[in-house]
Amino acid sequence: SQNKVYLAVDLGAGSGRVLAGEFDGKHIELHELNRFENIGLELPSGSHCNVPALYQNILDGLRIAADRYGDAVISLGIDTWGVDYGLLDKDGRLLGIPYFYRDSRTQSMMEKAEQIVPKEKIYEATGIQFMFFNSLYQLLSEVEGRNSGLQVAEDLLFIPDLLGYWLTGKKVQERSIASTSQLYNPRKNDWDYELIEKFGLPKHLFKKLSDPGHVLGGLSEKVARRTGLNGTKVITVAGHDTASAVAAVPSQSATPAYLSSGTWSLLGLELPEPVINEQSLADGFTNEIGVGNTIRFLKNICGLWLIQQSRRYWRAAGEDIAYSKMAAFAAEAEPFRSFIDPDSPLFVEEGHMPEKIQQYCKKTGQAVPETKGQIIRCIYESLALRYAEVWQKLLEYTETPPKTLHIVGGGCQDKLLNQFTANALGMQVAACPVEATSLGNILVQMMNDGAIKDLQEGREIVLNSSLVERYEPEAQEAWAAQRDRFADVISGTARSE
Ligand code: LFR
Repeated sequence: SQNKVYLAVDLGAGSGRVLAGEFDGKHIELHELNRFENIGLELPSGSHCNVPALYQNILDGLRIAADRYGDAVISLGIDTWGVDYGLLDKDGRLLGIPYFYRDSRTQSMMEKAEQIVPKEKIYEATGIQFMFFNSLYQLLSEVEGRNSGLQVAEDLLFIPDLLGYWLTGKKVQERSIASTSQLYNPRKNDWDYELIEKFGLPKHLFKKLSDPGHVLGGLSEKVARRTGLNGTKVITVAGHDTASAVAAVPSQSATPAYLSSGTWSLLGLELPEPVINEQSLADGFTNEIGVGNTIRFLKNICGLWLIQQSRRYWRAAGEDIAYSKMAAFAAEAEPFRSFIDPDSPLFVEEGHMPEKIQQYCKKTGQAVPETKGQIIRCIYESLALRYAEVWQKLLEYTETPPKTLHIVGGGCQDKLLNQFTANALGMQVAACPVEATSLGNILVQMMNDGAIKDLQEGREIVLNSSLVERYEPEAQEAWAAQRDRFADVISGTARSE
């Protein structure tokens, strides 16, 4: 019989894709149908996300799916980066172009929020890491600016919810993406209405939440006609990309350890219950919601952003260097020459990355990296050492330390960084799958369809479908010494927790 096909729409802050997952009863084979850039719109009102362009690209991908697979297509699911949202009026029309999370309108909003509700109380309620771009601070800036959209809005839909609405005409707020807002309470399993009220946010925008794994609806007639897809259901998957990625981590451990590696490096454990206490606040750990109401206990670490931004800088100067070439440059450079704190506020904004790295090294009295290889090596080693630092803290939160760290996402293709990570952590690293996010998206659709019974079974299928590369720690003495040096270098500088 014909294999079943599930479609994953996966949008990152840098690029998006539509993939088809073909399931033969044992393996999932992924096929890329459409890949496109997610290019922000710089307008007088700020930095916006071009959601309509993303939508057109999704429709193009769906049309290709219809041509290629026809009736074999069972369903589709959508996941995106976190925190961003659109507001809708009473007739479901979008009120303005959604903002991109790096937009500067959240400047000083974190301080403002803490004047209204003390930091400890916000964390106590939500368990979410304090990041300047959380929906809470975006919404607070709209309250402060008396944003006309917010005043008349009937609905707030996060990006995956909004795209799902455009495809089906059905509105929901899905739990995993809602949890990134810093307005969701993981112990109450609901919005924290007390916080919502204290911040003066319209309460009616925060509705009954929906869980991953339910039918959102069929494609609207218009969309079905335009794409040629008939009878395809849209499933509410884990709308947050990181939640989908972690769902596909091929681990059999009770508390899987993962590094979801992309623009951000999300390093953490999957736990059954939230951990919200003074220590986790001080350590800056977040408690986001995963498939099956699991907790993603993790830290956002500035990740390949440093590499992406350096590449863009050199490209603007006329040199287009492939990522593989960048890694080769780093491999040839002298080890342990200088370090940066990847999470220094200096690196948050776009632009001039290599210069900022040099500036950092100069300011901290280190050798200033001059060549591309020196700069890239500095980034790689600093990332690995920062992972090791966070990993040490994470170990305090589990009695059964996992033996393997699973690196998933685009960044797991970087062999040098994988090896450095194994060296810095002193533990085995397993790299794969690259497309974890899409696979996690598809697993939830398969659960809805009854093709698999639970995530455990799904993770086994991912393991059987992928070629996992393992890295054993090397040069342990040298790396142990560098961990101390790294700690000394970065302790002198401020960090955005
Ligand atoms: C990763 C991610 C992170 C979130 C950041 C901003 O793509 O979703 O989990 O903190 O993007 O939304």
